[in-house]
Amino acid sequence: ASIGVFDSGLGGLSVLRALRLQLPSVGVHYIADSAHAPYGDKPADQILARSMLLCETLLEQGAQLIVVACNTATVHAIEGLRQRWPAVPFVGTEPGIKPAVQASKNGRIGVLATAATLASPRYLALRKTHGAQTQIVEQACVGLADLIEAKGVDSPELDALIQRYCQPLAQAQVDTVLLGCTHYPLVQTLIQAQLGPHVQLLNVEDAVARQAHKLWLQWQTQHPDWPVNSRIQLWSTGNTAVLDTMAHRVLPHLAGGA
Ligand code: DGN
Repeated sequence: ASIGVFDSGLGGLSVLRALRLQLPSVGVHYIADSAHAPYGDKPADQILARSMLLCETLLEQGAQLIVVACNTATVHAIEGLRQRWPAVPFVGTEPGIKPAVQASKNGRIGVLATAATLASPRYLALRKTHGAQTQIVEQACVGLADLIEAKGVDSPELDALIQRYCQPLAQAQVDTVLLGCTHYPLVQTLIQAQLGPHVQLLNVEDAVARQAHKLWLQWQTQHPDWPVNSRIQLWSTGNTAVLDTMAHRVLPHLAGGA
């Protein structure tokens, strides 16, 4: 048995890092759907179809719990996945509007996410429920996840794009910024440098990992005799070398390879 994790590409490695800290001895199968990235500008039905296929593979490989390590896939596909596999626990990655609203002192928060996330009914509902009293400045970071996929986490283009997307948030004087895409924690220091040290950045990986931990313990209580492997296995539908390089950067102590 293992935990299955997928993302449109490399971003889910930030979730894998948090998961590893919480559950160091549980094996993880990770799929980066890099051949079909980015999800951020795809229609909802295509995101659901890709997510279904990836989950089928993860389940065939023995995953007993699946972490959707992508905000875009979570907001568009997690309900469909739960309907298709009602017995499988799924953990989603959702922009944490509620904690961001609670963390803000001046009532102004920024959200960086893909266009598909910001346009999804699920995100709009979260904003309505938790953000009605707060000024929320949203910035769709078109091309940012793709650039990280293509050029890694240090390129001059990356600095320019991050500067462009941070500017409206700085102008609006937000004091809290939500990283609503799992690719963005990979460039968190660059975002922080643009916004300045007085702005707090929030991401949701730790909460996702805590939830996965809780559901995993429940599963184990129900299946005490199942063998659990501890390997990390990384697969990519695209360029495996890119995934391997980023994985060693994000998780230097990583066991196993791509
Ligand atoms: N990493 C994904 C997310 O959290 O939304 C999507 C990135 C993308 O495909 N553009």
